[in-house]
Order: sequence, then C-alpha cells, then structure tokens
Amino acid sequence: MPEAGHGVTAYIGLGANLGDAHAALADALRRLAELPQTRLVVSSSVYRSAPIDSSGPDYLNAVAELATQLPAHDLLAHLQTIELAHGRERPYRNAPRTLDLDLLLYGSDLIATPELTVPHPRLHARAFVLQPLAEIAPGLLLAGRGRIEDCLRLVAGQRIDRLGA
Ligand code: PH2
Ligand code: MG
Ligand code: MG
Repeated sequence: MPEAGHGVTAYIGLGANLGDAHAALADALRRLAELPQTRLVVSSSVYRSAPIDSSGPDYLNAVAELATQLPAHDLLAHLQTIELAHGRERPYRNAPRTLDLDLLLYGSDLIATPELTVPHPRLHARAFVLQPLAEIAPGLLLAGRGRIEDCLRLVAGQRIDRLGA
C-alpha cells in the first residue's frame, strides 16, 4: 500500500444513534484506517450526546484525523461506501442513523459543490463535533470562526459526555 506520509490532513466526524453505535464507530475507524493512500493518524474518545436537530436515542460521536492523498471527492465517496456497508438509509434530513461519516475539514480547502461543503457548514455550532475535534486538535483555527476552544464556549449549553477511548 502506498504510504500517505505527505497527505492532506482531513478530519472526519463519526456519529451513530441506531443499532450498536459503539460497534459501528469501531468498525468505521477500522475501515478508515484501511482506505487507500490514507493513514489514520489519531481518533478521539467516544462521546455521548443528545440529538441536535434530530430525533431518537442519544448519539455516539467521535472525530478521526486522516493524512490522505485522496482528493476530497474521492474521500467522500469512500465515506459513503462505509456508511452504506452499515445499512445507512436517508429517509429524511437528519433522520436517526446507523452510521454518519462527515468530511469536516480537508486541509484548509474551502469546497462548495452540490455534493460537498467543506468546512462542514454546521461544524462550528455543534458540541458533538467541536468537543472531540478539540481533543485531538487543540488550538485549531476554524476559517472565519477563530479558535476551536472559542467556538466550544458558544455551545456550552449542549450536553455531551466523554465515554472513553
Ligand atoms: N448528527 C446530525 C444531527 N444531529 N446530533 C448529535 N448529537 N450527534 C450527531 O452526530 C448528529 C446530531 C446530522 O448528521
Ligand atoms: Mg452529520
Ligand atoms: Mg452526513
């Protein structure tokens, strides 16, 4: 497998609130680690959070850092393949899900295509993304939003609990 030592740093948000969410996140991390031209650099602890703009049971969330040589849209296609392998259905927007993999950041790229918006448009407003991301990337600057820790302070009202590695 080609080494991806000089790839772009990409952050992936993982979420699940249907079925065995723990197992889904663990399997997704294994699959991310096996993507071509990609290295899984680090993953955050798993967090439990109440659904935001969504329904159903509490979510489990985590964030993974990848070093990848895949173009952003190819990476997105791989994420969707992993979601589908977990039986992901999209009956309506923000429906409860067996597995959600969001491309949060792709280097410092700003991407706005019909399929993909990066940075993820709601990243800065969601504790379930900011908290695990701040754990593995403290001091990260979010384009137009400032330091991640400052964004986190603005969503302090959103309940989120760290469960462990
Ligand atoms: N994902 C959503 C909508 N709401 N809420 C939590 N707590 N965690 C999520 O991953 C989540 C959500 C849309 O992707
Ligand atoms: Mg999502
Ligand atoms: Mg998604």
